[in-house]
Amino acid sequence: MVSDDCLFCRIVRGEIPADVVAEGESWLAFRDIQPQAPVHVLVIPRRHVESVDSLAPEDADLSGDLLLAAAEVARVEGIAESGYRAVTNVGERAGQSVFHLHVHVLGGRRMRWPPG
Ligand code: DGP
Repeated sequence: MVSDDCLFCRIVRGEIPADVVAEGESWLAFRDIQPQAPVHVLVIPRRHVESVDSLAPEDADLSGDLLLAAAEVARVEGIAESGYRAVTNVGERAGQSVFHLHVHVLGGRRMRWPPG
């Protein structure tokens, strides 16, 4: 399922341009428009899913695809060795602003923990 007015669904459909770095059958990876690190890529499912909280048991394969995709992106972007963060915000209070599930892949600099 895709959503007509969802920003990331529109990127999946090619209606809004994006700097795609990798893609798979079930997912797409493109550069974040407001990068928070030298490498900042978003991995999204092609199908509309609002967040991790909306995943169903039958989405287990898709969930795995997204984490494997994050690791592939890190390798392609050259940050697998130096380390990276793969994070997904769930809900507005956690910082989610686009309600189409996405995994941020961030690297190329030292990451602080815990986040604010
Ligand atoms: P979050 O705050 O976790 O929902 O992350 C949403 C991210 O999406 C945020 O880092 C900025 C990024 N973003 C918002 N609009 C666009 C867009 O039109 N294109 C791209 N490439 N990224 C976008």
